[in-house]
Amino acid sequence: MSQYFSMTRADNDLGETGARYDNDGFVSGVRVLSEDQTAEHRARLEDAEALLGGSLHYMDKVHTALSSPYELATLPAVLDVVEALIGPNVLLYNSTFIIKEPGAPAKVNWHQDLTYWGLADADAQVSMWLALAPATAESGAMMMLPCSHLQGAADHATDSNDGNLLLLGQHITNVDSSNAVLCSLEPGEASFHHGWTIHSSQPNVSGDRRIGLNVQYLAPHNRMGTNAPASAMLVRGEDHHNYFSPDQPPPDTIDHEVLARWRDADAQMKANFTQN
Ligand SMILES: O=C(O)CCC(=O)C(=O)O
Repeated sequence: MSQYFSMTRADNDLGETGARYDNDGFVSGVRVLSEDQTAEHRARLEDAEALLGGSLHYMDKVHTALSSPYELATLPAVLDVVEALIGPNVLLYNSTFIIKEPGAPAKVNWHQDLTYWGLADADAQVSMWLALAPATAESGAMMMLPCSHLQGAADHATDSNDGNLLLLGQHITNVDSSNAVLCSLEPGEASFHHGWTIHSSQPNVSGDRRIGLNVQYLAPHNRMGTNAPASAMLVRGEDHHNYFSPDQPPPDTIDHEVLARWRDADAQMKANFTQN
């Protein structure tokens, strides 16, 4: 762990969460929203899908266009945990709905996020996954390999064509998953994982959609390890580095201009995720 990381950890009162995260590479089952509030956000997502004419699965930077994911990604209860994990200054980098429809073959093979994010500092980042529908063994909740974040990068192959949702079909070829932990989440609960933590998920064989909002946060001293353009939004504390161009919060109404800007932002993120 970087010196910065452990210094900030000692100072906050979410120390137990931080200690578990340091040790295991993830924490799960953190309630950040009531079930009623979660149902309201699910309805807002499904209204947006109806308005925009299809699933919003895997569209990047969704918080720059739609108010519901922006509100979810900036919930004080979420940012308190993020602050405990990466320090007092927090950039909101990306947000994506990851939706598995009932009965679809979609799954996520064992992988590590940092192998395709292109970031310079492995510890100055964290991912949140917030359940808007039950995430269970049947619906394809994420599974994590405890302590795998301490081993650095594993070898990944690409081009698996077995329903793997990852853009390049990346997967770790040789995984001992005997101690994998299933991160079941009730609606309104979240998990937080480190970018080196090895994780995966199985297809949804339940009768409901499995809906997660996946959000990436960075400390502002992190930066792209490449020259790729990148943007982010300061959501807590201060940014004295300005390595990322500023993303704007979503406007009150969505129009063609907003949609065009969102499409460009989505394309840029996907380019960054596939070139690194
Ligand atoms: O939603 C899933 O099943 C996988 C999500 C994932 O790989 C991630 O959050 O990094």
